[in-house]
Amino acid sequence: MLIRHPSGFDLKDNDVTPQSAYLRRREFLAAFVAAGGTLALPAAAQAKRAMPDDYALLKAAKSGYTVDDPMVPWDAVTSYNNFYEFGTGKGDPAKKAHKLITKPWTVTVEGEADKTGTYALEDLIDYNALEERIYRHRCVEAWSMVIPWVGVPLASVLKKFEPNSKAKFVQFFTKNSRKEMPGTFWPVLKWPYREGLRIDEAMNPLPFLAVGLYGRVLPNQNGAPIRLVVPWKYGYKSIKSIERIRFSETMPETSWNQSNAREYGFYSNVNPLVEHPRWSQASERVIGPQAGFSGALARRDTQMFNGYADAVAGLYAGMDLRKNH
Ligand SMILES: Nc1nc2c(c(=O)[nH]1)N[C@H]1C(S)=C(S)[C@@H](COP(=O)(O)O)O[C@H]1N2
Ligand SMILES: [Mo]
Repeated sequence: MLIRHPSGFDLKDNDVTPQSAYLRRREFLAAFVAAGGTLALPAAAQAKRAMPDDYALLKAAKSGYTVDDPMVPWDAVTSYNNFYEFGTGKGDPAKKAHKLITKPWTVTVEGEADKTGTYALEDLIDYNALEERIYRHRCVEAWSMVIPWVGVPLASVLKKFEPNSKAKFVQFFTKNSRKEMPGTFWPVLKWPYREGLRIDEAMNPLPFLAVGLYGRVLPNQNGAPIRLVVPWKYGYKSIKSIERIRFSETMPETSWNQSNAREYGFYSNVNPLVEHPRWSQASERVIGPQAGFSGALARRDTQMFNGYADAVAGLYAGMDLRKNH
């Protein structure tokens, strides 16, 4: 985010998976799963599917979490990314993230909790209890996308570790591998990438651990095999490819705050009233099918807490949100 994004990006409109095709597929899948089917699709259904076949299908229940706007097309959400471990360009992650080894994957849990240790991903995530949540993602660079994630609530996983009464914060770390992540050769950020939440923020029902996107296993550039999604905060809080979780009594370090504390505070709640020195936060470019990709993008006014105020404003009662930005 220290580097400006190029103006627009050059996907052609016909590269885009129409949302209607995804919706039809979703209805089909929901009916199929409800009928007790396994996810080996009959050939006829496969032929009709508009989504790419490269990523395994996941079984996920619909949830009430949705957004009243069109979803970003698959092609955009998987090719216009921020994942600085693979370079600072928006197209770098899609080109380079295949180098990331995501199997086997473990998550190490440390600090103020009773059940610390190293866990296999399959022991942390119940793949039979996945749900889909459609969240608006708001990047501090003043663009947004509506994204259908598949995963589980963060709180449901954190509770398994039995955090103790000293656990006031929780910190997350991305995998750190020079060999797999060519962008970490440069000290653009403090590696491993790290992020944090206050424990009550983390235990709120909204934060989500995603293992999938559009009903399929997460592509590496989107943070495979497991990434955080915190919809009322700027995108950089939604840390990808998580390998370590640490409960602490004091406020933990975050990579962006360490790189530029004036621009990136610990809380990083989406707030149209608090200006960023380089991007006005009052409005945002919407990356979605309604605008196409080659031409001008739609704009919308940015909402307080990215539209999630009803669910989270209470977490900050009495706090000066300008000071605690
Ligand atoms: N490890 C890691 N996580 C990260 C980032 C990163 O550079 N490294 N970028 C963040 C930013 S700025 C954004 S906007 C989102 C982008 O997620 P997406 O590419 O899946 O849309 O990932 C966030 N998580
Ligand atoms: Mo971002």
